[in-house]
Amino acid sequence: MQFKLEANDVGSKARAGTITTDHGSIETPIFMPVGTIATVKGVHQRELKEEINPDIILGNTYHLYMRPHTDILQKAGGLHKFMNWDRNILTDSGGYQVYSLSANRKIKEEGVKFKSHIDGSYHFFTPEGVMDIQRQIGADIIMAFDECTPYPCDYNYAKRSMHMTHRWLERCLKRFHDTPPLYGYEQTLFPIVQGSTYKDLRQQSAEYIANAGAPGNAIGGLSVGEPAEEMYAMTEVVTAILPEDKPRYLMGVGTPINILENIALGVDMFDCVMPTRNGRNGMLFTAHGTINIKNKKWEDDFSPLDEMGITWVDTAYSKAYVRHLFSVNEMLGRQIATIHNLGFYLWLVREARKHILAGDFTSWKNQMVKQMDKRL
Ligand code: PRF
Repeated sequence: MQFKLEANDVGSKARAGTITTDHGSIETPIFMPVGTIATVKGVHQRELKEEINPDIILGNTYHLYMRPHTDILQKAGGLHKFMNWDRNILTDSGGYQVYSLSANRKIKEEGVKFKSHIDGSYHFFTPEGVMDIQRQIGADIIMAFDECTPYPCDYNYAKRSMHMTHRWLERCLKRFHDTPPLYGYEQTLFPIVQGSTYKDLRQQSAEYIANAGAPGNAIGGLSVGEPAEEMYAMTEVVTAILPEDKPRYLMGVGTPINILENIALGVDMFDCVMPTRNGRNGMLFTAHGTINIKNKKWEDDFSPLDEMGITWVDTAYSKAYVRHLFSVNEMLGRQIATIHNLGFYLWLVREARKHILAGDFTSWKNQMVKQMDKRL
């Protein structure tokens, strides 16, 4: 994997760059649509490619390990072939889903024992095991096994947990270097900074992760319930330490405003379930604020779903029509909302990139933040 830094914004720490892997190039800043379980829910791969057009999507080790399980993915020749997606994929390690989804989890130095959220069966994830699973899934970028601490988190717990995440990284790196990729293309391992909302721990963790010398680095443990200002403060501490010449990925963030503010702090990559999950609940993100399309006020509004939207659904369908689909619980409504929202998120990061390259990112960002902070 290579990363070429193309521009630094003058008024902020925003950057524009290009990541290149064996599955093509990724222009940054980038938003990665979440395709948890070998599908971006409700969206055909053809629509994803032709309408939304992301260079990379995300999958989840935890879900793919549960179903269809790694033996099937290996027989298929990896996740790209299985789901017919020939561009980049990043998989999260399960270091977050285990904590957020499964009941009865026990975290020990050796690894995490947890109960499946599907059938109640018991499983054990270790740093080594999670590397093996991600080799079998075959994503281009894979993530180290970490513990994402909750918010709020006691200082001593956060400190102990951060050190364990660092020790787990060493085990991930060893296993990663001891095992080859299975499908003939390169895979790259990103380590993850933790440290909860404590500045000194975030500094320590960022230094440790920077020292690992990986081709890219991630920031975890944020957007877990803390106020946005605290998230931004932690991002700022960490991006000041992580190397300039490597991409930085902020995991699980966030709202359109969160994304722009974190781009301004030097983050290059994002993923979040918001455009897909909230879309399925009728929440539409636009450049002028968020819309609850289920609201009665749209009942007879025959204007396009989003005049400025980049996907065909934005002008093909009216607000009244999509509102009707939601009110009768038709799946097409959820599909339209998902395509619209992903189109909007990808438009937003592409615009951000354009403005970084043009040198007027900060004024554009401030205007957009003001504009988007509304309920329509
Ligand atoms: N760790 C991992 N995945 C994640 C997170 C984390 O801390 C987060 C936190 N926002 C989202 N996804 N492995």
